Amino acid sequence: METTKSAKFYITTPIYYVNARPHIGHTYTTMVCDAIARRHRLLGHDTFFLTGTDEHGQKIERSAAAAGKSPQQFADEISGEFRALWDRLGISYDKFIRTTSREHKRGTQEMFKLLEERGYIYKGSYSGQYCVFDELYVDVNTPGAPCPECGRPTETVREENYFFKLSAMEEPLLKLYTENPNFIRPETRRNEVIAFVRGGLRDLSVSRTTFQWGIPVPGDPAHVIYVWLDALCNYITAMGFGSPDAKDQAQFKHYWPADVHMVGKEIVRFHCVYWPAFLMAAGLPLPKGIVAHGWLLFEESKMSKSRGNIVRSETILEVLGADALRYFLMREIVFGQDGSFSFDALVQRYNADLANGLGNLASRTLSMITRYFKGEVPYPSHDLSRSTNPPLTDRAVFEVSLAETVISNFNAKFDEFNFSGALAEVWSLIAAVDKYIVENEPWTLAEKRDEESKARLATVLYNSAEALRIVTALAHPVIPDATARIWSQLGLGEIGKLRLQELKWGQLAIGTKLGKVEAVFPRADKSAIERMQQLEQEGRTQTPVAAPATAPAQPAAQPPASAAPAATAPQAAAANSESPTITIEDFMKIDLRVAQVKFAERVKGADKLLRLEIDLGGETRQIVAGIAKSYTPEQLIGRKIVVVANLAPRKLRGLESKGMLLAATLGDGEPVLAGFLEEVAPGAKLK
Ligand code: ME8
Repeated sequence: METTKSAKFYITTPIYYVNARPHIGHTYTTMVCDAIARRHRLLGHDTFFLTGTDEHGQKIERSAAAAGKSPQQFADEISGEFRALWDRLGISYDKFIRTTSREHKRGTQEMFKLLEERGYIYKGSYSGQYCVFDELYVDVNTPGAPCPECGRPTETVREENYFFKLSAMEEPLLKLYTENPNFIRPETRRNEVIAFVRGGLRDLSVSRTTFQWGIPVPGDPAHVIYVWLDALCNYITAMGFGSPDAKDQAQFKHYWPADVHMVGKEIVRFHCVYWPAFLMAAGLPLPKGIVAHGWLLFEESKMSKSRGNIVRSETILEVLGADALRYFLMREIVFGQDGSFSFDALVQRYNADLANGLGNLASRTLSMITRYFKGEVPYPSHDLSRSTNPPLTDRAVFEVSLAETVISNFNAKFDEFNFSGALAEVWSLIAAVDKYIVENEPWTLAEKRDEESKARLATVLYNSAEALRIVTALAHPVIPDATARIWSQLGLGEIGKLRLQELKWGQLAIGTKLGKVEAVFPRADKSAIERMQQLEQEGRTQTPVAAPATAPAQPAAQPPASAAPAATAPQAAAANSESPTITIEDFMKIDLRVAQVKFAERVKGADKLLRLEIDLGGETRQIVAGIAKSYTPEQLIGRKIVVVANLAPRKLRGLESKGMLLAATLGDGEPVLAGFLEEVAPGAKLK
């Protein structure tokens, strides 16, 4: 990363919409940025880490209405949850920006005025399709046509709007991408953006009049500023752009441009096309780089509120702690690619790498020093080891060939955003030290009384402790809490004082007095998985479901079959008088049919799921439903049920579910299947 040379480093996460509660997808981006920010601080850089919430727009306005709250009250609550969660997870943000704050509103209006003054904004009329879920103008002509991004039906917008001359930015943008190969990373995203811009850019509508929840256009308050222009400005308004205060202006000048805007791959276009176009038009410096990561998948599809397949960070925090989640996300997911989350994989990684790996190395090394050398780092007698035919030459193993290679490889990989590779380097050193300890058997050396054995024991334990120090220093940005504890057990005080660029082999001072030795990662047993699954289930039933951004009739916004029992109760609560109305055409899109259960069985390893084979009137299908706690397979065979037959198929525990059964939900979350008193043939349509 070129930025490591500069004295300042400014990194941002996207600002998260407040229509949904935080889940581990949001946590992923935030934790990655946190680790990068922490590393830059340890490198002595003047670091600024920004995160926050995106609170305006039609989607939020509708969600608030569905929850029976004012948009501000609604935004305050969910924004507060994001912030509280980041605090619980130990996210070291320097500022949490809210787009409903006065400073942001003022700065965004200043940006709008600047664009207008520089001739990039004009008034025109817009007629076309809009996706409220993505807050995106969509290039399709048919009313109700699906959004190419998310598949939800678009809404027709006919308004007099302000337009931004995006078309004028085509050439400057292409020049920017060509001259700065690192402006968009990874390469695949860069290529997609270049192809998109080469395909031609049309002017962009940057105001709306049909709803109120936004920042008024300066001088024309019937219009609110387009939510993406509003949201993107957070990166500059948070630093003081648009403020009359000289201190704020100085801060903006100091930190802007950002070194890294970290985003999920679905919002690359907004950040790599619109944002630099706005900045160029305003005559402001451009960010140095936009880095896009892939999606966290759960049960094989993108974790998202509308799919109902989210995992909450609080669950993992409670059972395994924040470091376990941080380590898992950065080690297991290949950065830039999509990656799956599962509780099984989390616990496996936790046990293998943290409990048995780092945790074990720390406790065995530190306890042996405590026991054999009264808790003081012993003198490493390298030369003795040579003369006594040791199993391994200590100097060669650690000082040159391994520890220092690991340090330099780790640095290179981390700075290329290859976090998984960087951590694998560190864990290769842990594995080597483990092997070294086993082969040298310090416990046997300790039983011998001769001087030579004592000297070797000192060497082996010094080398182990020094390797532990290096591992701890490198891993600190990723697992800050446990490493801070190991650091102080090593007798080294406050880990924040470490300067990473000075880290090298041999700095552990002889005679350093160890602190109190305590285990940092207790082993997790199988009950940890069950506990997390149970907490998730409880969390799902408690989480109020915000209204879908679009009419709720389309399949993508429906809760999946497995979530049916959990999702129905809160949805029913939200669905009373505040539910948005839908047209008969919307309703007709749902293919509701009677089906007969031909076969039912429990899904192995999932105590809530049943696999059903159903007859839909000549067609046999498989669906997977989360009703195993209330119905046995035997109770279901032969029974008539109602299913949504045209729901997009999805996989649950590797099994394809083609449809969703309907059930009412009792107060305690128990599902009750919909059915008929009269005889109805399988396949009959409900309307
Ligand atoms: O898009 N996997 O907000 P948002 C990985 N407000 N990352 C995920 C994820 C998943 N399953 N789900 C969410 C918005 N994320 C706008 C941004 S910025 C000026 C405005 C993360 O609440 C990821 O970083 O939909 C993604 O880009 C972001 O949350 C989307 O958050």
